[in-house]
Parts: sequence; C-alpha cells; structure tokens
Amino acid sequence: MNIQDIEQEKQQALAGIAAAADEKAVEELRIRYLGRNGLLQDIMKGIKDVPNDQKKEYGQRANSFKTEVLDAVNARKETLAAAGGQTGAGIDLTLPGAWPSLGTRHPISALIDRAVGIFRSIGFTVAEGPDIEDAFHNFDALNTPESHPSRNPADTFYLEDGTLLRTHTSPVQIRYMETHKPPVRIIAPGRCYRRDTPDATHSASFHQLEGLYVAENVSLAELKGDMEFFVRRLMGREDIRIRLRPHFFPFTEPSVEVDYSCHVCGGEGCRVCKHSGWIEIGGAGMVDPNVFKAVGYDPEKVTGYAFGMGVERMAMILYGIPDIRLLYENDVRFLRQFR
Ligand code: FA5
Repeated sequence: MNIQDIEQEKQQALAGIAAAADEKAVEELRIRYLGRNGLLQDIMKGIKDVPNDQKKEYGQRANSFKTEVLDAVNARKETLAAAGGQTGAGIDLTLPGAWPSLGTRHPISALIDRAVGIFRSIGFTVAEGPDIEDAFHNFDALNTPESHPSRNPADTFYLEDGTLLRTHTSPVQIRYMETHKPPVRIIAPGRCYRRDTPDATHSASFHQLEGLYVAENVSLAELKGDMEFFVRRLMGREDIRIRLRPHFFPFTEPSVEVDYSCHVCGGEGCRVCKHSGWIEIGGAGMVDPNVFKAVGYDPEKVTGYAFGMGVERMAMILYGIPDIRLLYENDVRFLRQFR
C-alpha cells in the first residue's frame, strides 16, 4: 500500500463510520479498520516495502489513520448513545414532526399591546412612569385631599421612606404634563398596587391603561367618541354604543364611569353583561383645573379628558375569565389557551 492509498482508505473509513446507523455497525467498522486482522495491521506490515526516504511520511500517515479512525469511532458511538440509538438513518421523514413547545405572551401583555395599538392608530403615544411614586404625583397633584380614604395606609402600600406603590396610573398624567407642553395625547399602561383583599375580581397588584388628551377645546363628546372607537375596535363590533354615568374622581370634573353596550348580546341582556345590556370599561372625566394648575398649565387656555381602565377586568370580559387570580397563577394549561 502506498501513501495515497492510506489517505483514500482513511477518508472512506471516516465516511463509513459517520454514517453508521447503530452501535453494532460502528463496532463492525472498528474491527474492519483497527482490529487484530484489520486494515491498520496491513498498513503497518506494508512499511517494510516502502523506500527508505518515504518511511517517515508513511509512518506518520499510518499513525494519523489510527488516531482519526479511532476518534471517529468513539465520537459516533457517543452520538448514537446520546440519541438513544436513533439516528437519521431509519427515520421516516414522512411522519409529522414533533414541535418544540414555545412560550406565549401573557394574555395581559397581549391585551395591553392590542389596546395600545388601537390608541396609537388615533394619534396617542405611549408614556410611562415609575411604580414607586411619591404622594405628590399619586395624590396631591391629582387634587386628592389629605383626608381622602385612598391615602389611608390600609388602602395604599407605603414604603419606609414615605414613598408609595402607585395606586393608579394617573400619576403618569402629572409626570408627562410636567415635562411636556400641550397639546398632549398619551396612553400609559402600567402596574398598580392597592391593599385590596384578593377575590375573584380584586388583586393587590393589577394593571391599568391611562389615557390623557389635553389641547384647546377638548370636550366630553370627544372622550365619548374616542371610547366608542376604542371599544368597537377591541371587541370587533361596529354597533357598540357608549354610555357615560355620573361619578366622582378628585382629579376630574365632571367625572364619569364609562359603559359600553354588551359585545355579546348587543345590549339585549345576557350572562356576560349580567342581563343589564351594559359593561363598565373604566373611569374618566374632564381634567380638573386644579390638576392643570399643579403642572403649570393654564386652565383658561386648555381643556382635556382623562380615563383609566382596568386591564385585568377587560381581559376577564373579553376572554370570559371567571376569576382574576387565574391570570397570576401561571398554570400553563390556562395560559396555553391564549396562543
Ligand atoms: C382610578 O384608578 C382612576 N385613576 C381612573 C381614572 C383615570 C378616572 C383618569 C378618571 C380619569 P378606579 O379606582 O375606579 O379609578 O380604578 C379603575 C379601574 O381599575 C377599575 O375600574 C378596575 O377595573 C381596576 N381596578 C381597581 N382596583 C382593582 C383591583 N384591586 N384589582 C383589579 N382591578 C382593579
């Protein structure tokens, strides 16, 4: 055998080993090439017939044949063992594949994205604020008197340094107006915290979607129109109507609660709307002049509307989720339904 033959045999051996379908086939190849009567022995015996000036190179080639073939045998055996004896050879390519299980977006994140997308399409931009707030932004600047029950430590989580976990996303209104001149048109999704006792519709941590539109001559009619546009898009029903019910918030005057005609029954009355024909979507109103004063806006020049919606409550209505706690338990059987 000459030097080229060794090289050729080696390539053939390596290819054969790499394609061996199971451990038995690898072992047969090992014996054929490296065994006591294998090809390596023939190569070694052949060295005596090689001219002296080629002996060195021949010896090196023989050595590399031995080490490379042995490495290939070991590597193939390991691969086959790791694959549990299965390899590409013998696989039925016509069988359906096994999909790796992928994660999904949490329904709350997905709903926030959807809602934000709808408001973006009518000119709103996204604003954010900190979860840890001070009393000025969470209460004072929002015209909330010292005596207001929401300031009570039984309702609000206070931190040792006097800051607090924001109880709503309305402080984002203040932070944004402090740093931007009117006109302002923002949507602010975020987490809120309250010392509410957890039950089917309350959680100590939940999400709100805040909206604020400030410019010259903004009216309650615009609030109604924009709410109508939003709910129609979100629920995918063009016949949805909006109803405003008088309410009270310290930071809006007048204040309202926003209801929409049920997306399931169209207002006839069904289980989803508790047979009233209407579903509440959030609180809203015209920005109180005191709020404008707190951020340095002139209430004689601008007006604005603001709203705040509970995202979990919206998700519960939209997806028919009976208990808010299902949204936090992270049971994959529940979450998989929102793929
Ligand atoms: C507010 O928080 C006002 N900041 C909303 C607002 C903004 C009014 C701008 C006017 C102008 P309220 O306390 O009603 O309002 O909360 C708004 C929504 O948050 C509720 O309708 C409800 O959907 C949701 N929410 C409140 N508390 C909880 C809770 N513990 N768990 C889950 N969702 C809650």
